Amino acid sequence: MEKWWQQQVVYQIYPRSFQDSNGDGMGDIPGITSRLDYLQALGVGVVWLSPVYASPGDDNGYDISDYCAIDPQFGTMEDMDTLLQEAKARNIRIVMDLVVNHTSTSHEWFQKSRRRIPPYTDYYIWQPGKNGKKPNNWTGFFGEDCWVYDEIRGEYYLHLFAKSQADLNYHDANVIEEVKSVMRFWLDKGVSGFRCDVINVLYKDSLASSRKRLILTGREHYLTLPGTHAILHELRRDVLSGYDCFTVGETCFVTPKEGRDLCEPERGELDMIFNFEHMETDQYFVKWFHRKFSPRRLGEALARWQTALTWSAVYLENHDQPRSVSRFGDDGRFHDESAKMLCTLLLSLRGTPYIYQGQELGMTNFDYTSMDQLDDVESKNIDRLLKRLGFPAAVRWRKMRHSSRDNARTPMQWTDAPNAGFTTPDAAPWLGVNANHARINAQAQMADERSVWHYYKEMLAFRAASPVLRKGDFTLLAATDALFAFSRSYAGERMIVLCSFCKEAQTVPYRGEICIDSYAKSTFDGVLQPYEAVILKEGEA
Ligand code: TEU
Repeated sequence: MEKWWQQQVVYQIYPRSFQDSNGDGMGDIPGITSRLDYLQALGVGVVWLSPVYASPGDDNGYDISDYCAIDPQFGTMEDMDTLLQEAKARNIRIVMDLVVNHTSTSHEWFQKSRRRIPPYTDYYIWQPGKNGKKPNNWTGFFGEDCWVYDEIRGEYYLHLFAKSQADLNYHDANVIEEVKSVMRFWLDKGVSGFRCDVINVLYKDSLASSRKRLILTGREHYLTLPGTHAILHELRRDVLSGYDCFTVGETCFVTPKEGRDLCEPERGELDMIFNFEHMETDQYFVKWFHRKFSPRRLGEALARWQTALTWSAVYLENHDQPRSVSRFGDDGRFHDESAKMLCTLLLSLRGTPYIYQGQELGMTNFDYTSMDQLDDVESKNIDRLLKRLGFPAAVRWRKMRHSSRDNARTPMQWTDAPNAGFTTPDAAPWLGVNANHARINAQAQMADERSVWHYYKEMLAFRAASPVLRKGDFTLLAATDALFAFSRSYAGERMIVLCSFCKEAQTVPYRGEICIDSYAKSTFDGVLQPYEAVILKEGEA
């Protein structure tokens, strides 16, 4: 039986960059509510909201100080209730971000824990130093070591992410009970599930120093361990199984086997995961060491995961990744063509597709010219680290342009007005609007039937009506640097999807009746135009 979350397409909203309703330059919840009709017109059935909880905002809301409160900059709990109600009226479900590897150090739990006030004493991972030094040699995700000495407690706390994101201690049985009550709070309010932030690093089995690595020294002590599987299982058993909801885990550094252990249905843990392998095909080790994009490597990675899991989340963008049209397509001459091709690719894969806000317009990477236009804590940390290591400013900046998370975080481009309709024309948006909003904006695209937006809408409707695309098996046909081709089959029906990654026309050995063609052609003669995407019904030459 197909579940509703296997039928729908999810749209990710990064609230601070989506729509400002009060002219303070920061997106907010009433702004989201005001755009529900837009989402309904596009055809999405689920919205994943990046965090809107109370937070100092050091990591843009991924540093939470109260899981059951809305941050005033985003609105009030009443605004949230209105959003849920209005979304429901449009058959749109809302999924929240569950960030429970860490809390902000401003969270009351941390404030009490650092003062050893029960029951919070061991809610975090506290350690005395070792001979006046840090407790171990681990390094974190944001390019710094993972320990901060807290004067009040007289001990160090562990943080795998930013300094103000202290890791919770799942060896204290109270912690998981707190998480359960947070989940119940939101599910009872009517949310339909959770995107679970870095969920495969929750459980740390030891705090021993370990072999020095280029990235994430210490990771064997927390990546996808049995203790984490046990937590996921318990959350499912005690909370999730009582609701009509789903979970998608953000799981970094997992193999297909580990992926299966996290989300195969009979394991009773997550419903699907975001893997990162296809996002790592244009880098060496870490994204800061860019490697020329190879469509072949992308295609092979996608194909590997398509067949590895019974069900998966599929995505090309999110708030941590550069824009796909700039990264995998051509955001200049073939902007529209490649944005549409990536749309076909995403929406023809097996699994639940996720569209990141603005992807449906082919929004591009930022157009900034200097480091002071960036906001992201990770980018700033890495820039500092690279500077310390002696990288010249021009090299560091090139890295930022390629890989900074702010590429995805520029405000949504609604119109060609100053500030792109994201906020009032005279307001100062929290992060600069891309000047290409004059050309790339929702209003213009909705008025143009040949636009990227219309193509997304058409593909969403096509997928919704196609059991083959929703339920069919995946078979790889070709993954080269010019072409990614695969077929989907279901109940005796077969479709062939062809995606060109090439700036020239190419001849391919496939024929058939056209279902969708990004160039709006009616017959397919075996020649794919630059970045063209075609879906054919049955037939190989
Ligand atoms: O991301 C976790 C994560 O793995 C990314 O930070 C990743 O390492 C990096 O972005 C890729 O370069 C999640 C959230 O999506 C991210 O926004 C948060 O900053 C992070 O967790 C901490 O909560």
